[in-house]
Amino acid sequence: MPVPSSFNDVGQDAQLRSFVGWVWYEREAVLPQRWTQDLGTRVVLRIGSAHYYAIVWVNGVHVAEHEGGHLPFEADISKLVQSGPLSSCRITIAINNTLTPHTLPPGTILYKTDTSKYPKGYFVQDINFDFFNYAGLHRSVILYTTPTTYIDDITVTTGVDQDTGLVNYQIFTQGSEHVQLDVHLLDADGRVVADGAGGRGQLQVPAAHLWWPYLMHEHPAYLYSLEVRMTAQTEDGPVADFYTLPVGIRTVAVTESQFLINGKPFYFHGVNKHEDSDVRGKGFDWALLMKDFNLLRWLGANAFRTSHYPYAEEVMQLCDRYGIVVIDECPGVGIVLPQSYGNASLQHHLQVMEELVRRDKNHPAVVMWSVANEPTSSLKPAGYYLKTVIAHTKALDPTRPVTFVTNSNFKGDLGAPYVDVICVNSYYSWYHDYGHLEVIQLQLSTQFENWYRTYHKPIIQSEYGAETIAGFHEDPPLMFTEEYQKSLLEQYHLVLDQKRKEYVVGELIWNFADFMTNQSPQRPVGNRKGIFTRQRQPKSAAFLLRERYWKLANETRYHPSVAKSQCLGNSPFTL
Ligand code: BDP
Repeated sequence: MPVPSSFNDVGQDAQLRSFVGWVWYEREAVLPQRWTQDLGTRVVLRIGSAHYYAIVWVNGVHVAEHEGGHLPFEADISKLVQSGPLSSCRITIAINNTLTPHTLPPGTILYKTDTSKYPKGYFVQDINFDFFNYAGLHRSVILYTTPTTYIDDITVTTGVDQDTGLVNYQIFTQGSEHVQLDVHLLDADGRVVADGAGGRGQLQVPAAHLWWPYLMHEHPAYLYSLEVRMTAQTEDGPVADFYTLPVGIRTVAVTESQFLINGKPFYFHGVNKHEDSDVRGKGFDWALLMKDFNLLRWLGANAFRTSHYPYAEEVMQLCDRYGIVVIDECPGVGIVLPQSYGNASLQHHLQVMEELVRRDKNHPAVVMWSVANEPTSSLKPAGYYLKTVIAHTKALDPTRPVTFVTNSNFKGDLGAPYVDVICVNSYYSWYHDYGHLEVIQLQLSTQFENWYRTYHKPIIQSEYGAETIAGFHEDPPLMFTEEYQKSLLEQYHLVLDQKRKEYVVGELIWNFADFMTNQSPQRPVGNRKGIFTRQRQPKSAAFLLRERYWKLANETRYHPSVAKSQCLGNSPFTL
C-alpha cells in the first residue's frame, strides 16, 4: 500500500473500499550508523496523519497511540534503535477507521440484527457528514533527528505599532535547563533586521513589510525568517540545534461589522475545499496541491476554509507563501447526536484543538479557528459544549477570532453567543424550495438581517451552492445543470453585494471541486457541487466566480495612497 494515500481506492477489491476496522502497515527502514550509535542523537518517528485511531510499534515495541485522523503525532524512538548492533528499524502501524459517537468526526456502528435481512454479525458505519470516510496513512511518515537537547516548540505572535512590526517569540527547549538561545529575524533578501536572545522577547522591525492577503496588496504574503540557534553545554559536550520559521507580520481584528487584517477591512472571497481526489482519496499529493493553488489564484480567491478537518501542513505553508487566508477548521463535523455532547466527546474536542493550535499557530495565513461545522447547536447540551470549546481555543490562542459554522435557526442557536464571527450555511433553492430560484433573494436577505439584528457581529456566508453534473445543460435552467448552478450563484451575489456594504464580510462557495461521499440516492458518484470537477476542470460557474472575485479584489483592495509609508501603482489587477 503506497504512503501517503487512502487505502480505499487503490485496489480492485470492493471490500477494501468500504472496509471498517483494523488495517496494518509495516515497513523496514535502515538507519544511518550515526543515528544508532551516537547517543547524543535523538531519533524521532513522525506520522503526519493516520485516520482514525493508530497504534505504533518499532521493532515490536509499542511506542505511540493516537486518536484523530488529521493531525500529526510523534514518538522518540532513540532508545529502541540505539540498544543493539542492529541499524534496522521495523515500523508497524495499525489503524482503525471506526467512528463512534465520541470520535471527531463522530459516527455510529449500526448492528443489523434482523437475520431475515442480514447475515449474522452484519454492521454498517453510519455517519452524519457528507464526505467519504477515507482512511489510511494520508500524509508522510518520516524519521528525523535532533540532538538530545533541542528546540521543541516556538510560538510567534505579531503586532504593528505605526510602521514598526513587532514580533513576539517564545521558545521552548527540552533536554537541559542551561541553554543559550540566539534569535535573528531576516528579511526576504536574507538581511538581518532584528536580533534577540533568550527564551522570550520582542523583536522590533522598523518600516516593516506586512503580510497581506493575495490581491489585497501589490506585494502580498511577505515573509521574514526567524532563525533560532540553541547552544548548550551537556555532560556529553557542547550541543547545538537550529530552526528557521517563516514569519508574517500582520494583525487580525473583528469589529461589529468588519473583519480587519492590518487594520483594513478584509472581504473573504473564496472557497470551501476537501482533501479529495481520484485514486489517492485523501492522500497528500504535491502535484494536486499545486494545481489547486494555481486554480485558486486563477479564480482570484483570497481565502478558503479547511472544511471539515485540518489539511496537510504543506497546504498551510503554501497559504503563507501565496497569501491565501485560511479559516482553520477542526474535524468537528457531523456532531448531531445528543451522545456526542458528553464529557468524553468534549474532552477529546479540547485535545484536538490543542493539537491543531500547536501545529498551525505560527501560520500568518490562518486568521480564524473554526471549532465545528453544522453541529446541532440548538440542542440543550450544545450551548455549554460550544462555549467550552471556544473558550479553550481562545485561551490557547488569544490572537485569533474563533467561530463555528452554523445551519441552525438564529433564534435557537445556543453556540452563536460565543463566536466572534457568524458563519452561516444555507442552500436556498437547493435543499429548500428546490427549483425556485426566485425566492433566494428574499430568503437570503431575511437570513442576514435576522442574524445581524440578533448578534451585531460580522457575517460570512460560509456555504452556498448547487449540485451540478458537468456537461448537463438546460435553458431555462433546471436543477443539476451548469446553468442552474450559475443562476443560483447569481441570485446569492445580488444579495451579498448589498449586505457586504453593511456587515457581510465574506462568501465561500460550496465547493471548490466535486468530491467523494458515501453512496446515496442524492449523490451521483459523490457530491457534485464543485465549481471544478473532481479532476479540476472548470464548470461554467467557475468562470462566473472568476469574474466576480477579480472584481471584488479590485473593489476591496487596500489603496495605500492613504498610507504615507507605502507607495503603490494605481493600476487595477487584471484577469
Ligand atoms: C452542508 C455541509 C457540507 C455538505 C453540503 C452539501 O456542511 O459538508 O457537503 O451541505 O449538502 O450542509 O452539499
